[in-house]
Amino acid sequence: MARYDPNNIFAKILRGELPAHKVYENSDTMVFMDIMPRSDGHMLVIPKTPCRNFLDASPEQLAAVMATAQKMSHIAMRAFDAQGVTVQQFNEAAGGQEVFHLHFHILPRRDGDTVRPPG
Ligand code: D5M
Repeated sequence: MARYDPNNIFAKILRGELPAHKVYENSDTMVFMDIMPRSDGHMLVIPKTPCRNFLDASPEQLAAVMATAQKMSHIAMRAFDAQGVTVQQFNEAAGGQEVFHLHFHILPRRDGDTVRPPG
């Protein structure tokens, strides 16, 4: 597996070098709106520390990101009047990953809707 690239887009967002529509932050994680939303309220949860994806994440990074993902899923249900939430995550190019800093997609869902495929 390739090494973590500190110049990936999400690392630049974390350093404040690129803008993002930030919706939540704590000491370990940040949440911002996906620039290419596949459902209303599509958010991304990332760790603040370097991590390429699920495959090299530490237990501490996973615990922090999953706790924030659960919190944001509850908030998304209320804020976007959703009936459900899809939590999605991709690893390496072959697994559909395009940005190589660990992130979980939070996709608020409504009865009968369809989520557009990534890309
Ligand atoms: O997909 C990466 C996801 O990151 C994809 O849904 C678009 C989103 N993206 C890319 N650039 C930005 C910026 N600058 N802000 C917010 N969202 C962004 P994946 O296949 O999971 O790696």
